[in-house]
Amino acid sequence: MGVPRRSGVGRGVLAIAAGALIGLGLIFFTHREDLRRTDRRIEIAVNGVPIRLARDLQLPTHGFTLQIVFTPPPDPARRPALVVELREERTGKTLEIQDDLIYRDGYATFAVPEALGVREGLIAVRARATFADGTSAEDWRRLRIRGFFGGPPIGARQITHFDFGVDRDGDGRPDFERDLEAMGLGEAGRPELAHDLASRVAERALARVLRAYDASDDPNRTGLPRDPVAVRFQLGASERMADRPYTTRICVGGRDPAQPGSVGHVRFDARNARRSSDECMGKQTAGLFPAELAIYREAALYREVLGPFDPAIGGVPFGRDDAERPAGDAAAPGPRAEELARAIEVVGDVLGTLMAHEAAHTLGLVPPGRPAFGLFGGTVGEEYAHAVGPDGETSPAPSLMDRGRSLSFEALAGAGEAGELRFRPLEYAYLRDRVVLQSDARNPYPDPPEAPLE
Ligand SMILES: [Ca+2]
Ligand SMILES: [Zn+2]
Repeated sequence: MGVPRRSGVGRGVLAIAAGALIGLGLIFFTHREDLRRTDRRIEIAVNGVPIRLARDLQLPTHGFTLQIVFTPPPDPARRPALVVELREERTGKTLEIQDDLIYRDGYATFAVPEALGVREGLIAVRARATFADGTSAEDWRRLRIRGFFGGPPIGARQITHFDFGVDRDGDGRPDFERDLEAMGLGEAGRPELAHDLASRVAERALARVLRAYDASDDPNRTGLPRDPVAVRFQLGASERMADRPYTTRICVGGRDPAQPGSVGHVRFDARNARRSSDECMGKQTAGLFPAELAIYREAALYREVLGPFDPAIGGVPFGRDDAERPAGDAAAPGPRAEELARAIEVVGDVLGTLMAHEAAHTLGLVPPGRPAFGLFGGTVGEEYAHAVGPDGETSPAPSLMDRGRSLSFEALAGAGEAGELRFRPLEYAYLRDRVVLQSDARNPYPDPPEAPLE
């Protein structure tokens, strides 16, 4: 998630806050002795998730992460001595963590390994920091540890196959190539152009999916340089028989006549109960419908990038001029090669963002309701299984699992104010099997609706 730009109102509030802080500074100045004891706080956090959102989380016996957050951030040269203690409430067994904490800017973090031997039940976590001047700060909280009923939802073997070859109309060509031609990326009489462009857009889109599931900024604060989700995303079908029971196929191409204007929908799969599913034809049409990107024709970015090509808004399809060659022909790029490259990038990124979103639905995001049953997914209507805040409102900063229709073409392209859309840390924690969802008859939230999700 990017950092939203501050609004004018926000700046005003900040100015007032700064004024208040200066006032407080003056008061503290006169009570310097008290200040030493009261101004340093530590707080125990879980999975890099804001404490308010992590309150009712249930955690697995290993794999989750603990953070000790310092306010204010300590001087890296004079780090406090920090002891974190885990005590099983049932047995009184105590585990102490001292040497394995990884320090980052303003916090220390620890990924709980299987070898630590945490067991199901309640554990009390206590953290104590002792600073160089002899003062100390403490925090404690209680965590509920549960096992994954039937195994973790993602595990290690899941595969998602984005099938760009689907031919719903049976004309012998992938529907996706026709979709590209409809937006002017290809000329109807020269199928080799759309064929070439299709593979380039697919590669670009896949790269975008991989960025979503291999976050560069450590959303759950593992302290590791990389923390990719253990799902393999591929453009080809699984060839090994052993992989097929773990492969979900999501079709990309064509449209769903039952839901005109939908750029994509698949079935929401709570806790990824179906490792292998077909989000394509069958009983209900599902997948990604790139032809419907036409709904964004009024968007400024769409007009800028596809305006030169899309005949519906006055463009000339790529390839109408015989001199225009397949995009890969570096030796003879032909006219409009740069415009074409930009169109491939933007369409690929938009499609990739939608693919990341739909794939997440097939993996079980966003579980409706509050923890421990859900992860702040919406519970009714179009908000079902989409990101809402703990107060039931859609989160103010756009994120990858926002209701699709609430996202602009610019946001989908990663060109909006929030930058490239991301999973929220809590959603990432689910994808990394770091939270346990309770599944029993007491679940107060409704079952998935019959119709596929947007
Ligand atoms: Ca699934
Ligand atoms: Zn959705």
